Amino acid sequence: MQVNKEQLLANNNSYRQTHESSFDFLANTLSKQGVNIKNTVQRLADFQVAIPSWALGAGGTRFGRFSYYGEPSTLEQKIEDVGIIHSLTKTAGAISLHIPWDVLEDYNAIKELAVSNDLVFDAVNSNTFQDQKGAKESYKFGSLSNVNKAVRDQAVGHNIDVVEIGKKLGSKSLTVWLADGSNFPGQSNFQTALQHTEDSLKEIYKELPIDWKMFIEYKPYEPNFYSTVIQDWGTSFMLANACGDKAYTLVDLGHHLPNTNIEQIVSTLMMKGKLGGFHFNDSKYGDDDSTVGSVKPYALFLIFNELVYGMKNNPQNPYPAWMIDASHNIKDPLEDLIQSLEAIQEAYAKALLIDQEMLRSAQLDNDVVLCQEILQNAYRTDVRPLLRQARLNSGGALDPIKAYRSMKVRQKLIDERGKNAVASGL
Ligand SMILES: [Mn+2]
Repeated sequence: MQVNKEQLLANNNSYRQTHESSFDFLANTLSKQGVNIKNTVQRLADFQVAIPSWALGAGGTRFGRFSYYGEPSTLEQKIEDVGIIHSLTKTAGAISLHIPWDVLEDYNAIKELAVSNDLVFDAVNSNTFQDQKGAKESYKFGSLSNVNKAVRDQAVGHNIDVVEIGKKLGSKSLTVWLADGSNFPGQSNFQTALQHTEDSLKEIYKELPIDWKMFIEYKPYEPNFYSTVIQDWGTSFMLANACGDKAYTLVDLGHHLPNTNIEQIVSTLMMKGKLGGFHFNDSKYGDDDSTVGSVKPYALFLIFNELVYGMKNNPQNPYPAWMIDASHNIKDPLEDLIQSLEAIQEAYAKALLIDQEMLRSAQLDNDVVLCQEILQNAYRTDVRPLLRQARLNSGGALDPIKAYRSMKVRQKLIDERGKNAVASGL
């Protein structure tokens, strides 16, 4: 299904007056503080985040999985779901595929469907963390780092196949996340595992088209619980440097130990021109896959402060590839993704409001109190009218969640797909 434009317009009209008065008030207040409203709203409208094809179904834990019905069971249906989110939010103009969870047969039909939903194909993701049916070698003891060369070769070959698929779709980047590591002390030789990983990544890198990027994701634990080969940003950075200019580090918000200063990692990587990709989610304990901004919205704002600073001051860093990386256990994924997109836009808008010149001068004066005031004044501003205006200008919904519910999107999907459709993914 696609969102009915007339219904969307009717929905917007019922909130339009309320929106206009709150927007005028905020625009007036911020203009007096020297904020260029038109420019800020345009930057929000331009900010697009990719949705991964695996986030559209019910996730699960090792204890169970609870369906919420009408899940997309084919790639076509997943593209339609992202199209629905994009129609409402105008912020999700890209989809990120995962091979082999996404099965591609008719490339032209898939590309046409994406175009008709106003979507492009973002990074393609390989999978060497589970065995595929009929595969010759097993990844039980690792993939790119495996002690057995035949397994490493299979994993390298798979990544190259994924690049080939991406080329046909118009993707421009490959994301590599490895589950490789060890569960027990002594199980693995750290140096050999790292060397194998570097050599394997270089093999993949050699096959990367000239205009492509390779993103190397890191994670400190899980599914291996004693060690992970690419455990942190430093290891990823080292490997990216070893591969070459087209290789970058990818930061996933959930892939850090508690209390890690992620904003400082972002800042360091951008200074070195190596922040290539970014995965949004939120967490309380580890890689919880919670809705972006649901637990630590202030941390997200501080991260965006560094991203905004880096995008302005670090021309050596490419524009990062943004993606939401989450798995949904108890919410309707489409509603959750809409909430995540709203949180991302909100943090971005607040970061845009920070008076960078005033902050710099307060830093030079070592005026610690003023530095904090500047950040928190921006953070405490209710920027939602700016987000609504950006969506309105782009033809989206003033209130995407309300529109989604009043249009009964989930019920229509259940009617179309049946109750028991199951999506592939996490
Ligand atoms: Mn990720």
